[in-house]
Amino acid sequence: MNKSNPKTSSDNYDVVVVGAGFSGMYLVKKLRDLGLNFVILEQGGDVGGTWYWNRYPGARCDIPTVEYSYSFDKELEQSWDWEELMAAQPEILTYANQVADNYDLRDAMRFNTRVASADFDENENSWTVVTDTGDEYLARYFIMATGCLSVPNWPDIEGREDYAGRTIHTGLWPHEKVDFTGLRVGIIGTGSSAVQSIPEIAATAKQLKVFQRTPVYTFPAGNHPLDDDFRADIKARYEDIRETQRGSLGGMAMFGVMGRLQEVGTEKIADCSEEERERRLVEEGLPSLRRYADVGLDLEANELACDLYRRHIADIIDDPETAKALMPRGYPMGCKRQVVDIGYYEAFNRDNVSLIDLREDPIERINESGVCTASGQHDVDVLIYATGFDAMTGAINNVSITGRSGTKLKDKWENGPRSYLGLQIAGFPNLFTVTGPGSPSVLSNMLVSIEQHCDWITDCIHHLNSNGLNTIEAEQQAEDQWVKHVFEVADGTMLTAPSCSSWYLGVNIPGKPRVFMPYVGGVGNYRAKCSSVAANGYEGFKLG
Ligand code: NA7
Repeated sequence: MNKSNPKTSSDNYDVVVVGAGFSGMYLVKKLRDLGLNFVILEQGGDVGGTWYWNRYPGARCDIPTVEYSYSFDKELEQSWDWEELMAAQPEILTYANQVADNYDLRDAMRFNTRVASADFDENENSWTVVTDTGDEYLARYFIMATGCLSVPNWPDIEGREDYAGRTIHTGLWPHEKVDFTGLRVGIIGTGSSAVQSIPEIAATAKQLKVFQRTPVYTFPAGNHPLDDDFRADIKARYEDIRETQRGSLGGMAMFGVMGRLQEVGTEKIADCSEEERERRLVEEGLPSLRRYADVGLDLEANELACDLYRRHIADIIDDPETAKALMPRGYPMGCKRQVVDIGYYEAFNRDNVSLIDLREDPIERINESGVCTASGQHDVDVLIYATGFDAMTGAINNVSITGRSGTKLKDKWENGPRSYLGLQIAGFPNLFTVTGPGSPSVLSNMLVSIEQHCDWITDCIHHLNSNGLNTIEAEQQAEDQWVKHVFEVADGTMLTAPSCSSWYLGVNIPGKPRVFMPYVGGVGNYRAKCSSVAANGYEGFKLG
């Protein structure tokens, strides 16, 4: 096997990659297979990306992990025994480490290395990538494999720095176990990270106060341990499963609750009687609400489903005030990324858990001892920020990227990200983004989309090298048309409803333009488009 050897700074590489998550890891394998000289720069201390950083209690995959795994390694598919349907973070990180060991991936990686800037040299057709310690890496191709949810969002709440207790962000969780025994804990946020961690923290903390701004629609994860029969069945038909994933809407072959959510039927909720809706909810559980044909398309139908959802909360939460506060209102189900949980609502029936509804009782400031809301002071020993990420563009914009004619990417993206297929950006030759904005990315099984992008990008580099070419750049017109198409397919869905504020739209970050970023047209359609673009001589790209 051809191995790359990271060299000293100012060396010339064929490719510089940023990020050693699942994308960067697979790129090592692919770039080595091409015999290229490359280096992976990673700000973390090891491989794993999301799973390296998000070590909070309860962190786990929200889709079945038999599907959220590499397909390129057939031996690993057969030898790896996933313990649960939706594996917990430690198991996924162990899996990532196993892959890194099997392929000696770390040989190609430089950890604890943060990239500060990247500049395209039009004379040399090369990128100069500079780290925050001033090391320089020159390369023909520059790949941002920086993940979609990798820049934690610290909310700008007055007095945040004054707090004297322990502060932790779920997306930057310490490596050693955090023991909450006997402690008063506060958690800000009720998105996926909070929903996963609240039941776990509640089990050991003396007291847990949940500061909720927007109640969440969450469905039971349906997680369970896997037995040998289940695993043997999957292993026997992995080929088919992968094939189905690649042609599907969300990159999944339909296991577990998320798969069932995708199974939209033909029946409309608006056409069903009250009794029929209730009956289906009892028999099929909450996923029945998303399976009606009209719930994803019609706001009135959606509201019927939301109403049933709220009644379901009233049934499971003991305290009526808490139940009322937990009921999502004013935005449609399906506008945000679907959260799945294990015992989230049940946690609010514990004596040591209380909910502070920030819509009624807003945070006034954070002070030395805790959080001060309109109704009074909440002293806590640990304050957890489960406040999400600067999604999709955060990590790319964190690097000062300069393309042709001194154009800054941040300026080009001032009114929202623009790219051709989420792979390349006009004016920025030889820069590729893995699962970039404008691709299915976060609306899909990330592993399926990551493999597809890494295959496409490395095939492209191989094509250029084989044909004596050394630049590729998205054409402005192709980019404009693709951006238009991305908006068109999202239009009319719950994802872009006027009442929706999600990180897909960037509205969780103050000042970020409200622009829908991922591609909703489906993994299968998108894959076919990328393949045909390549087959037609990289249609929409200028090769030079
Ligand atoms: P999310 O889904 O962005 O959730 C962040 C939560 O933090 C959400 O409830 C926010 O409320 C809340 N938040 C953010 N800023 C504030 C302030 N200033 N005050 C109060 N509450 C605030 O991030 P997660 O980490 O949970 O999940 C991200 C993805 O990771 C998830 O979709 C999975 O794919 C894995 P808001 O809704 O904005 O009112």
